[in-house]
Amino acid sequence: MVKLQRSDKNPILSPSNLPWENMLVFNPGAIMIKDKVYLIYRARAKDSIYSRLGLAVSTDGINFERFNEPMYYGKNHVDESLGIEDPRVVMIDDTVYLTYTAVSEDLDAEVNPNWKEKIAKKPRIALSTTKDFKEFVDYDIIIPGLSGKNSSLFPKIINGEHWLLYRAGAGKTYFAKSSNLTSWRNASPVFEERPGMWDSVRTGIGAPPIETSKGWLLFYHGVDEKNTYRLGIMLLDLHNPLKILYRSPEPIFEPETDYEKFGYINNVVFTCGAVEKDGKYFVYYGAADEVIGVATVEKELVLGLF
Ligand code: BMA
Repeated sequence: MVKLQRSDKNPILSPSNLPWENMLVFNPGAIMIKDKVYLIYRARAKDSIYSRLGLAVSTDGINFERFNEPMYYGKNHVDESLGIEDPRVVMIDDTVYLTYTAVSEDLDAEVNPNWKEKIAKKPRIALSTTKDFKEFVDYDIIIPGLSGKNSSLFPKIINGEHWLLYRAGAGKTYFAKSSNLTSWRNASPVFEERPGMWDSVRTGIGAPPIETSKGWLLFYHGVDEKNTYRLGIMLLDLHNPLKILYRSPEPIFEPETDYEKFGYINNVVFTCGAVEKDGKYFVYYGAADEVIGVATVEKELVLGLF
């Protein structure tokens, strides 16, 4: 069985004393630029339900330098009135494309008293681009009318079009194409939960698709009846990503350590980003929605599965 190996330096990022990230840091997107790993992570202040995005940079993929201010606050915008969450980043040419969940209050939904946050949230899929992590071009909500999350572009333009994966509601993950990043065509379902298995209740992408000789590699998450979040692998056909060539029968990573089992939300490992470095995949993940860890696996071991 292929399994991810957690770093013994974990958690590699925890909440700091900075007021905007003094409660939770988790679910980072990740990208390699000129031998450095950039993490764009979700951060929350104490007693606030708004998430903002922070930036951290590393040369070894383990020790990260952070900044005093959030990288991106999102906009003072009705669709982001409750913050921005779960960033996924890809780089095409010199531009970083950041898809994230824009969150506003869902006034039509009922508040479940068992929810940790006593507010109904409406998630939507939003996009911004940047070349320097300072100035952003905002595309806002890219699929109007859709309540959804867990989205990422593919890391290249294919036949003049961007490719996108996203989850609609709490259900299926879809694939769609666009030449302008705002109108998406041929939306088609790719995957969903598998009753009776480790990903029986909910699924969604984790890291953006990684191009390999065998297909598009996806680290994805699955949730079971006990609300345990685990990670698995999927391989999508390079030319037709609706075709699933492989899907993990067993998880490749699951909550085992205290910082994964106990936190803001217990029993969660949740990735939004992975990079290829030194012949390995470095998978960055939020642990118990509170801290950030990294776990690695040899690339050849993964590709040997297919
Ligand atoms: C999902 C997302 C993630 C979160 C996870 C576990 O629905 O909202 O941001 O890490 O739940 O709580």
